[in-house]
Amino acid sequence: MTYDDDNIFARILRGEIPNDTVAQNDHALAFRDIRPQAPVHILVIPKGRYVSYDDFAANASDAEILGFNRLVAEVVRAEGIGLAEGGAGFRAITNAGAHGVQEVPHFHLHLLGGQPMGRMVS
Ligand code: IU
Repeated sequence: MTYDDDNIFARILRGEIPNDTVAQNDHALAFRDIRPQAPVHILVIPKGRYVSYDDFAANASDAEILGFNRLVAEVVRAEGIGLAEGGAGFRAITNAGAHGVQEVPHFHLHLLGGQPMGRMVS
């Protein structure tokens, strides 16, 4: 699994392309998806070079994994969609590779909410 340093999210992380940042910490960045599929559609990405969720899960440090997950929690809370704060909930998904129909080869978690998201399987 080779990481492409020219992928669009790598360029966003280097500040070469603007983004609608929601929050960030030392290890992760959260920004609004440019083609939102729901009233809340935020992408959370690690600042490290990880192609996919399995790459991140296998190879990121404990600090990176904790930082990423804490940013997810912060964003969910700030958007008012988290169950812990009485929100109505959300969907978190990540696409990996060809069968996952992953467009950008830098691991990202989609956070979708603000409306009922529908069943994923019937
Ligand atoms: P995917 O999981 O790789 O299929 O999704 C990539 C997402 O990145 C998709 O929802 C795009 O709308 C989004 N995106 C973006 O927010 N900014 C960009 O410059 C590009 C894609 I290219």
